[in-house]
Amino acid sequence: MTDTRFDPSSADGRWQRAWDDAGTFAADSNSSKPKSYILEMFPYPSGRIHMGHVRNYTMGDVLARYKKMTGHEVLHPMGWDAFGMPAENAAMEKGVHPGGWTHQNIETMKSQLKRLGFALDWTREFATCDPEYYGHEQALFIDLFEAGLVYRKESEVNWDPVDMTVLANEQVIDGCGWRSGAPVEKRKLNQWFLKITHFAEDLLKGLDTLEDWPDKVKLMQENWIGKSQGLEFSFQLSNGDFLPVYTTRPDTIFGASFVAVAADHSVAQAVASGNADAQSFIALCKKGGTTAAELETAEKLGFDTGLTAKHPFTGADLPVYIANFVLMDYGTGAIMAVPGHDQRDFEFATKYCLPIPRVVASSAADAGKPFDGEAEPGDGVIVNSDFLDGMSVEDAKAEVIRRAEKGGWGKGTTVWRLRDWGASRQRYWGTPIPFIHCDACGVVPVPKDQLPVTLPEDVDFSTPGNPLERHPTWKRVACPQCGADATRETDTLDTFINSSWYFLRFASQPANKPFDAEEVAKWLPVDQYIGGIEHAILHLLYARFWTRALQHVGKLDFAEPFASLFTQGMVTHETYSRLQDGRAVYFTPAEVHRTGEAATLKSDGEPVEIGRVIKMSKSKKNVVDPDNIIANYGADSVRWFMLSDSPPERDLPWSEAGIEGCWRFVQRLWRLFDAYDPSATGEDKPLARKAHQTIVAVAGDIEALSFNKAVARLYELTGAAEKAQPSEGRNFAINAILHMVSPMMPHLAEEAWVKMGNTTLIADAPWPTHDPAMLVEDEVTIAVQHMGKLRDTLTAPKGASKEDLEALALASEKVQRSIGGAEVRKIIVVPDRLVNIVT
Ligand code: OVH
Ligand code: ZN
Repeated sequence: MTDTRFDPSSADGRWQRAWDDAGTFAADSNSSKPKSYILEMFPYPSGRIHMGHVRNYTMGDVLARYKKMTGHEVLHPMGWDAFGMPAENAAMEKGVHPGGWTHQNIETMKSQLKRLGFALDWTREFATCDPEYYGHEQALFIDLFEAGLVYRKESEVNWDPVDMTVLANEQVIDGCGWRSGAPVEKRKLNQWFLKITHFAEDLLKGLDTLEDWPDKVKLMQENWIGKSQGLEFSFQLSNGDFLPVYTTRPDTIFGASFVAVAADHSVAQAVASGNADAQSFIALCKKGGTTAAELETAEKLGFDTGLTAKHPFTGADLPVYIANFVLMDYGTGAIMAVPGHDQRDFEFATKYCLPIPRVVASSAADAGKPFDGEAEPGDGVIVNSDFLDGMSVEDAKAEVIRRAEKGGWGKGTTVWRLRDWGASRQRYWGTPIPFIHCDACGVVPVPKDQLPVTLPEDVDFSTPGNPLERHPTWKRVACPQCGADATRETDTLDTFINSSWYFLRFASQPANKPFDAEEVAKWLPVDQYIGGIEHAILHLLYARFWTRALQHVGKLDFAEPFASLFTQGMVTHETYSRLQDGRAVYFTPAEVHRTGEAATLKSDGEPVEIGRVIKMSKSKKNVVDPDNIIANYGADSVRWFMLSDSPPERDLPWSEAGIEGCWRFVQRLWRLFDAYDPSATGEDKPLARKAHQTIVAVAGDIEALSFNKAVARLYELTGAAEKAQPSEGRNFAINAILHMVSPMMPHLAEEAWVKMGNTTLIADAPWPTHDPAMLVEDEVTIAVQHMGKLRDTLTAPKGASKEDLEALALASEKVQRSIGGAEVRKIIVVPDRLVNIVT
């Protein structure tokens, strides 16, 4: 009839322009339709789009288009998380300005997103490095300062000696900088803090209200916040001093067999004065690492001080050690050690032959059970513990705390693992902290009418450190209060602050304030937020904190920004490598020729080793560039691939065969749509029924974000439609398929839609309606037997009477031939299933 091939290279761009020209995806905040705010985590403009972005944004796009089809006013915005180290690194390495580099990347990545045909409201686009955006952020920061939620404090910070910057605790991974990988050092600096701990309880409680968040993410946040109930008490030492300790396991107090203090604890210092052995042991301790992982793995070492501590219940004298695994900045720097139920204590007790009593067991009968080479930190029933015997861990905790408080020697307390958020960075490419230091007035906020405090353009990246600090004039200003010479704060804000409120600015962007509360209330909370699991803790906790902080200062009246969260899996690919001079050299999939079980390098024809299927990454070179794929197969094939095969929360292995399959399916659909024949007559009830059922099922799948299931159903219905003869039923099925694939393959769908004679955009069309009556099966297949042998199968209305089924069976030619004129003596009928004729 018409073209036999769908040509994305001509169609894709045409439809992208058509949507742009029509403003199809601009969100109207005055609409009377129910709203739906679909948001994917906005990208760092780091260079080019990668497959992780394509997967993330395709999922959001299908949902946004689907919501539009189901009558929602959809807000689906996009912008740029534009501040941060990569731009500054580029400036240092390539001698370009971070701003120029960033804007160039934004331009590149925006055109890539456009080529994927995403249904985005580009009118709301912004970059966090726009002075307008960060100026409003500065105003919010001052608001939080005035409310006491921002403060300055001298504190020991993690110093990254390579990036020359302070790192948040979260950015230190196994003692090394998250970006540079260099071992982190300790330094004392004046830092800006956000009082996230003020909301610790509320952030924890709020998790219970987030029904549509993955349990995994909620658990990670819960652990990060780390609320624990414990006991604070003091041991009386043999020298008469009191030694305060804190324990989260007061229930195990009868299992304490020694006491340990940190190397820099005052007790250790006192012992060391005049004791050379103690001094050298302390020196040894200070050499070791202090991260949790290092403390876990390092050999546990101790020094017996000769002092003893009196057990508060038994009165026993417990030896006091200086130990390398006890730290001064956790709790009181001293612990009551319970080796049976704490692994570090267990290792220490084993090494120094100290008793390891059991005070928790799986049942009272196991009170004498020996340990199996390790501590048992888990739950159970209390044993060998006097008045606590038989209690649960929880009850025993409460009882010990009660007795300690009654006896006046201890106090129950709640401790949190969560620390305040150190948010200042000694970097250029970030939001300048809007404060001025005056000798007379102290730290003064920049008056709001002087915001934004913009970054200077003329900066020098040739030497490491903070260019704002070195700038000849930028920091010199008059004090806003007294007019004397003063200096600007030269620290900038952690980029996680930029991403802590961007979803509000997307919803409302007045010029004169960060957002309008009423406008924001129309769109927020975000109905579906989609992003990578790497943001499970920090970004998602910070955004929840900022929302609460803004509520606290009266700018908002809700606490949870994201009603439903989805964390997508990685895009993976096998690796190709060769061993050269003892080191693995990697090759990109494009450089490799892949056949059956083997792979060879295109350039020399020699084999390369095929490695595991792992997350795509530049360092392992197992990346495929979305641009090449779009150029070869068009946007719809790539989008379809992203949705197929793997459940969206799992990893998605990229394969050439897979994308080829998607391309073939695009073409199959094109031919099917081309076969749509409005003049066809006659019904095809089974196909029509399948189409109605698929409409309902696919809608459910998309709403549950089970895109792979929707894809599988669409393959199935397409297969059935391809086999069918022209009919009204087939037309119904074809039309339904076209509408259902339109959120996934929007270019193909638009192209086919006009080919069928329509003049509207299918992007504006509603989701197909189904007939509820067509969902139930109303016909059954009846097996007809003669003397127990199958002679025919017939279709009959479901629930047909015995008489009708008998008549139907006897009317069968095949059955009559089998009977051959013999006398029918009996007919056995199993309703809806079987008729057996006995002669
Ligand atoms: N701007 C922040 C951000 O993460 C978000 C803020 C809200 C804090 C992609 C890959 C990576 C991959 C595949 C091929 C080559 C290289 C997701 C890598 C992110 C996020 C957004 C934005 C990546 C998931 C991990 N991944 N899978 N495959 N910006 O630009 O990094 O988690 O949801 O899309 O990512 S971002
Ligand atoms: Zn002053």
